[in-house]
Amino acid sequence: MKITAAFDPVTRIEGHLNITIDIDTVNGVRQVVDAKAVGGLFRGFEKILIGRDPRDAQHITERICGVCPVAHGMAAVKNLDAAFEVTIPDNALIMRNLVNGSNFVESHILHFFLLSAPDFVEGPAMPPWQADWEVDRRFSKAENDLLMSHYVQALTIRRKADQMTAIFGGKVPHPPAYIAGGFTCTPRQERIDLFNDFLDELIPFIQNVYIPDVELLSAKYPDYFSFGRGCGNLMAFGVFDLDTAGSSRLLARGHIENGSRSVQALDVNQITEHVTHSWFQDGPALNPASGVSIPQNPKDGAYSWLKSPRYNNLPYEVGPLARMWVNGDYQKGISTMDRHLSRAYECLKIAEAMRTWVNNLNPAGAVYNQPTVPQTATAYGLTEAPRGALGHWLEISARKLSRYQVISPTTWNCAPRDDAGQLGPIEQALLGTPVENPDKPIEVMRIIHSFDPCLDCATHLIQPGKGAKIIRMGVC
Ligand code: NFE
Repeated sequence: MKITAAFDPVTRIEGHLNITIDIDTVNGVRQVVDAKAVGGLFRGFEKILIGRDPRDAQHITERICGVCPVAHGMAAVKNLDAAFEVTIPDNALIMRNLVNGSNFVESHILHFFLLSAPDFVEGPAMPPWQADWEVDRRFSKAENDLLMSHYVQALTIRRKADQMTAIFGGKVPHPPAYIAGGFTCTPRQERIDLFNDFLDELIPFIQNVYIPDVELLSAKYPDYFSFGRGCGNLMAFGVFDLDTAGSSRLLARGHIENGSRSVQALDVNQITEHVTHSWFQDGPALNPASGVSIPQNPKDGAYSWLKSPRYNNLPYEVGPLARMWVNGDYQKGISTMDRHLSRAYECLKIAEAMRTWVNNLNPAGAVYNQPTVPQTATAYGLTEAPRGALGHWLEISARKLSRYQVISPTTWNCAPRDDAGQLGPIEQALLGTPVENPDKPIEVMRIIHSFDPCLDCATHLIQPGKGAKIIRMGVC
């Protein structure tokens, strides 16, 4: 018998995501036979920006999300630097990377220990933990106790990573130091020393706790190397520029199709957003440089506030696995567990790179080149957020913003069906997943969490699932 179930909302993510699945028995195996990812929130940041001074963009777009405000600040200033045709000083390049890198490290630690591990680790029998979700537990008591102690330790470590973000960024969340033409903070020696002190604690935690814990998880749950593959297409915009011309990066730009190990160059013009199944006014799939966001709800056939971004008309997964794959650092496979492993290895790669960068700062050097706001311009800024490829596109008319479009990582990963009916990456990742207990489809939750969705970033009203069994899973 076919069962329809909804995780509504999916807990332990940011924002409001509803995943509705159909479970049926095929060839004697109970499994997911259909999936819909529903972004249940309209935000309208693009509309807020119209008519504003372009230099407001980084401050406003950082407010899209409290988890990855830094990446939005970065995308906005790269966009504005391009529009204003200004080159930033080396110090600004480094401080932008240090603030962004600290946020990546914080976000990855948050994601594994606080958002994903509770899908596998047995928590204490007290709220907000949910004892009746004790399904498919494979750790010994000693391993479980150790992982729980790391959960608690991660709370402190993540705060320290946030403090690092604030050293040069000014504050967390929404660091105000990002500005077109450079950065507002100066790299005083005591800031450099303090940043190094935090790295002395963070790097050993990633090496000795985070990575071993993820490797232990992957050894205990090897079946998750074959669950949750998804569309098999991976894309990265690249991040952590190593020179002010943007010609080299710590993590490269590129894309691959269907699990290929041969990385292709990225052509930004191949990006379009489909809206057939989204609560936006119908029209042809548009590149964000000419994109529009006119909400329309209700709308026949639509089921999400997310548009459906496509590259060359194909769905693409973005995130740490895509970055590490495109950069040649991790090409073992595409699955739930590969996402966790590549995220942990990337965390160490970034933390170690930050050690070099911070020591390259010049306390006496410039941090800012003053730009002029042009009468008209079009530009884009591509970077990476912890959850994947992030792009901002703008148009300036009469020195004001006349168009602003954002495509966030979660919009790629949680996209609904497109004009051709192709499912989005998470929707595809759930198809065929065996479900042992349809009342507690933990397998589905584990796959969703491996993508680390953030709907606040992706949507731009929560509607309870209709006719579906609503499933809620604890540690909210
Ligand atoms: Ni709100 Fe974000 C990241 C961005 S996800 S967390 O990382 O952009 O869409």
